[in-house]
Amino acid sequence: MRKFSAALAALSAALTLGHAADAQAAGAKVLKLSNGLPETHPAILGAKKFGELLAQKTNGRYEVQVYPNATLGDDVRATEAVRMGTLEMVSTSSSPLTGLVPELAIFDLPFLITSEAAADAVYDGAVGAKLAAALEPKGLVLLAYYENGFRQLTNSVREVKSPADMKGLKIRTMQNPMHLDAFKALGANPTPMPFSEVFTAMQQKTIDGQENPIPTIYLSKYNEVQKYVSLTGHIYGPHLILINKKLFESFPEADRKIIKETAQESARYERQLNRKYSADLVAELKKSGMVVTALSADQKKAFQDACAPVYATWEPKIGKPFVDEVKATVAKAK
Ligand code: TK8
Repeated sequence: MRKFSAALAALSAALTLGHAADAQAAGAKVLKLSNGLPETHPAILGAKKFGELLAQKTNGRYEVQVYPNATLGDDVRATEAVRMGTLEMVSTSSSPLTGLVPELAIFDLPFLITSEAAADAVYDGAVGAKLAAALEPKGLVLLAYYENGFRQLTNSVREVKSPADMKGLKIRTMQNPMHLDAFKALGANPTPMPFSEVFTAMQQKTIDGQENPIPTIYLSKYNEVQKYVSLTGHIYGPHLILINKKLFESFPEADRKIIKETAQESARYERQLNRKYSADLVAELKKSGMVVTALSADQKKAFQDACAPVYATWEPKIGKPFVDEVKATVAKAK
């Protein structure tokens, strides 16, 4: 009996050792990545694509685990966790991070980025590189810009065709002071709130509406709690794919190159998919019973004019030369 249990102990020790050796041979470094959006959203599908490609290219030495629905925290908290090193990666909107890097607020200036081509030129050119450099001293390495897209206004009260129609509407905004200013300038009553609380707040009518790109509106089923969507396109936002800097720099240089290239490859996939969804899902929202209001150029201009005070306040805060550089990039890309 004694012999048997000794043999068993030896066997189990060998097995345990075997497991450890396997894991080591696989060398899988786990990169957990958090985002607030649902599983079906291009942001999540893109992150999963990043994981698949990275596993292929590194023979499984890196494993990306994607956590949708803000299960590891909303943008602010998850980004804080990545900075502290308790989470490896986050895919976050830039807007809640302007306290950290004020220049990121170029993505919050209303009607600044006017087309997908302009967005690509901003993300992938000198402007995008400067923002990435500004994130590094904060302990964050930007691997790629995913697209969140043109933000559109939804609400449950009335059709919005002009700033006057927004009067008194309680609108959730991202946690960003410029958004508060912009929605106040438009006559609304803005309330900042993390993304994961928005659906319930609309369902319980503590807010009348919110603004997000079409894929998010549809895939988060906002049509179940919102009646009207106006295609204001007031902001064109990114999702930043960020990794803890210390961790990233602990990887061999060859791996860092692969990780960055793979993230950018997945960004091209994500942007393409998101653009297709943005175009196609408008019809689905209509089918689901939402009133979709397209705005004429003149109607859009009324929103733009109402936001003029926001520029007066925020351009100097961000730095006029940098804002001008973005404007020039956009003008060239059109
Ligand atoms: C998801 C958010 C979301 C953003 C928002 O984590 O908060 O409204 O548009 O996409 O980043």
